[in-house]
Amino acid sequence: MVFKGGFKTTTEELFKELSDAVVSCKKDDVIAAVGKAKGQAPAVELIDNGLAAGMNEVGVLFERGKLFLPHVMMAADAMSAGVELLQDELASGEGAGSKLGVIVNGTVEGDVHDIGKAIVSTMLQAAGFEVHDIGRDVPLQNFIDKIKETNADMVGLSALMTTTLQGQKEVIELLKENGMRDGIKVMVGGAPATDAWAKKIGADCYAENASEAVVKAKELLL
Ligand code: B12
Repeated sequence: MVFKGGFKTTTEELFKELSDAVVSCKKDDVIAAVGKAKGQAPAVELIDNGLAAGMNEVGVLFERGKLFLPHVMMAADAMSAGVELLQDELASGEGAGSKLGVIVNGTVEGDVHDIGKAIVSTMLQAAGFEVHDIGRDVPLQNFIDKIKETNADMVGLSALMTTTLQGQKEVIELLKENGMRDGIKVMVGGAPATDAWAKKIGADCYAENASEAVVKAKELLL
């Protein structure tokens, strides 16, 4: 419960304000809402239940033709600015500075969505993993090259579109072709990915969000 000028703001209301600010597509509104909410609930909750919830609503409105691509781009930009403000808290997790394992993380070729993937990278890093975030729209061979270069223990593959999901499967095939599959764990994520999909393509796990990604990475690597 937050007291401001005599009015009580519940955490639920803060989440709603964050979500509404993203839906407004206005960066200033998001920055103001994050400024108000910061410190009132863990950063990860402000992102998951507030900013990301708003982004999902933007997706629904886009799908229904109520918002257009420029709006989605503005909302994404506003959301990134909000996440940026929470970055210091995310990055100062209890594991910061330790080295639980090496993880290469990226969004597969053909897919420019990287907001969620970036949050996953930050959370894994905060939990104590050495994370090499290789960006978005990453040529599949680059995952293999980076895994070799960093001697990674795990690779995270993000895909936000049904059309790019296939890239996750192809990276696993490339790992097999290169004789590397036994030495690395594969974690898949992104809105269209599921547990069943992970099993089908022979990934080691699927995680629905950044907090779950940390739990699963620890289960598989420690
Ligand atoms: C923002 C957005 C954009 C932004 C992206 C900006 C950026 N820098 O990322 C912009 C405007 C650029 C964009 C472009 C496009 N988009 Co878009 N976009 C979205 C939107 C609205 C939100 C995505 C988002 O950021 N969510 C918030 C974050 C926090 O959530 P998240 O990404 O899901 O991540 C969480 C989990 O999934 C998970 N996770 C994510 N990655 C990983 C990785 C690992 C390893 C793990 C374990 C977990 C994990 O953890 C994250 C944190 O909790 C979605 C709708 C939606 N509901 O997903 C559509 C959506 C994904 N886009 C869509 C489309 C169609 C497009 C375009 C083709 C539009 C166009 N006509 O040009 C282009 C794609 C261009 C390309 N080649 O990639 C469709 C995809 C449909 C499909 N086929 O599946 C969607 C679903 C919208 C819709 N309903 O139609 N988009």
